[in-house]
Amino acid sequence: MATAITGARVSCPPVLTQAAVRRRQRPSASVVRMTLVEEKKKAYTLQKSEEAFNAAKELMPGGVNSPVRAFKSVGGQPIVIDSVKGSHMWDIDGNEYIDYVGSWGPAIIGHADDEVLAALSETMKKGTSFGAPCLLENTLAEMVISAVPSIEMVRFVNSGTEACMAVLRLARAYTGREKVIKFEGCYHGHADPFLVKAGSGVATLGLPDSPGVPKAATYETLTSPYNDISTVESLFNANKGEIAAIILEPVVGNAGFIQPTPEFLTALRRLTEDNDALLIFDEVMTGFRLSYGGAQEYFKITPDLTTLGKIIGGGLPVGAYGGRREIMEMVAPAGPMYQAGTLSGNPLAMTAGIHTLKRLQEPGTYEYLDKITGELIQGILEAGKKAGHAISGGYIKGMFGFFFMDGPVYNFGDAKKSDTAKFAKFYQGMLREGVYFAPSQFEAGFTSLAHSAEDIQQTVAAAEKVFSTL
Ligand code: HOZ
Repeated sequence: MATAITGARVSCPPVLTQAAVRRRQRPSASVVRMTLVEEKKKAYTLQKSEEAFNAAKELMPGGVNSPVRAFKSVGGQPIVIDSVKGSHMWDIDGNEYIDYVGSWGPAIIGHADDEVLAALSETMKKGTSFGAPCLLENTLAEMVISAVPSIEMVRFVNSGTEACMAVLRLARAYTGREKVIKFEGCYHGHADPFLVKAGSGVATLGLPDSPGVPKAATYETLTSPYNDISTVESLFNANKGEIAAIILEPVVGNAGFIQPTPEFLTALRRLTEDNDALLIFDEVMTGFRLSYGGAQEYFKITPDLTTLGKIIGGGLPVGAYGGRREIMEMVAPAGPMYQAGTLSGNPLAMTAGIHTLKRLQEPGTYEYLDKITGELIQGILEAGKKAGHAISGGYIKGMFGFFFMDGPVYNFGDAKKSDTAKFAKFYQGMLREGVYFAPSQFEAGFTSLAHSAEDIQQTVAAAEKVFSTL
């Protein structure tokens, strides 16, 4: 190709190898970096996601199979995911994101882990579901029982909702009482008795307690603000001998990230014992995340019953409930309390769970989660404050959250004071910078063993940039 070259260079052309010519024709490394950055920015489009989501809205209510995913509280366009690996995900427009949702918790060792995938392919060769006992159930049950202090026997189900629904029936069956105390902003799945002042999507969408739930189903559900011991005491006093159980998230993840005060869990343990009621920890989010033995190991408070989900299925649908042997032996067919499930204990979910837990047993796991999550939340809070925003937040191991308000946040009433409009703007800015948080102020964030120091640095740098625009 003819190139217009002028001056002395024409009279004295250097002799160049073809490779050198190609190198010379290339722009410098810094120009390449700039160009790529510019192209990436220019190329950021959600056109395919938009088309897919518009089609989905005609096919599924709100275009989704779980409400928070619809981005209603943060506005804009939900991204439609094509693939995930490690700490990253890619949408169908080809945009890449650092992911802090982790499929809402299960992806604690990183998405699509090679060992988990390999184990799944092996298991799959033998079939996907037996509807009959298999050895893998024993293996995962033994792992769960030896890890979680309160669990002497376990029943696997298919989701956290199912686990909470069954554990409530069990608590009622065991105590012969019907009333249950739950906390405002805590979410225990979408079964009727729990849809009272619930967190997660209910809080995100600001829905009143759901239509379709019969009054009778929630009549026995009593509520208290989280971290409020005196209200719980009053409920026990006003309902003497009638309360079957207290159920709670030992660290709230469904109203944003809210920690219990040091005395709260101890007081609940004492009050339940004094009143012959059961203490139930819903560890669907915190199980195997705050420590290998969950929140109960972390806080050294042993409940009577525990629900699990998410991590113990390694990314496949799973749930579990367990507790003291004498209580669990109420469950059919050992006892009379009925609960069943076609796909419960299926070999695929068991396999993914086993291999995920094996990885979590390796030394240094929770120290690593603690380190990176600490750096992340500290970086975000510092960046926000430096840019003049009211912001507060916290973390425990691989779980974190932040609110656009001065803390501390003790309960859902406090959390609701967060500037959700600002959160929505921050959210959209971070998305454009390639960072995917949960699309709601009222959901916790999750890190994984696959998140690198570079991921954290990039996220904090993105936050600094976005905070300066709010
Ligand atoms: N309700 C879950 C989060 N707290 C899952 C939300 C979803 O999958 O969209």
